[in-house]
Amino acid sequence: MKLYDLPASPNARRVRIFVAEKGLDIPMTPINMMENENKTEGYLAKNSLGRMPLLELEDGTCIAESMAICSYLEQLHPDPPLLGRDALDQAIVEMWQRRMEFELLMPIIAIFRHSADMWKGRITQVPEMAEIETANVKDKMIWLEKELNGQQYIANDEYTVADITAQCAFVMAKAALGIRIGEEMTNLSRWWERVASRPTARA
Ligand SMILES: N[C@@H](CCC(=O)N[C@@H](CS)C(=O)NCC(=O)O)C(=O)O
Repeated sequence: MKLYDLPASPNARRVRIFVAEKGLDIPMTPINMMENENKTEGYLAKNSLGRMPLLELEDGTCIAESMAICSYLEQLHPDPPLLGRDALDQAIVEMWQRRMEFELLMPIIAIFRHSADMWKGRITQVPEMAEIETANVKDKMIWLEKELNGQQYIANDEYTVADITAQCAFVMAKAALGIRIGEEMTNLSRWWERVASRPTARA
């Protein structure tokens, strides 16, 4: 097994954290996007969208999409469970994972893509998109602050992939966009301290 990685990418980071939480040792190959290594014929043959992360199996099968990779690894290595323990728990974790992905991670990535110099010439940047999504993300942080009232973790009382996705979204929001969890957001701040202090947080 081999994981094609993009070190600064939030999607690649969530798979790296997932792998670290499972205690797995999967060799990683960093892909240099600025050198267009993800647009080479060889890489496009593995993932025609040219994106990372990507898991390549021994027989050459390639699995793209962070959550597909996580689901595959969860099946092979169920402990500790990061996608839920039973049918109901799995549905709740998926619900929150999708919310964190669609309501936070994707808008945060969109802000970056529509405002960062490194994306100039790679996509058509629309500055208004960055403005609209910044307002959306700030609204969603207020929403999440309320949802976390009395909760240790996002989906239930255990650390799951929903936390991993949210954590990676906030790493990017802070590092690339200067969007921080304000001290007045006490529930979100406590959650952040909890997840950021895990040994796997820097994976
Ligand atoms: N939905 C995919 C998104 C993967 C993705 O967009 N990866 C970005 C980095 S966060 C990438 O490889 N971008 C390179 C490009 O678009 O050229 C997933 O969950 O893995």
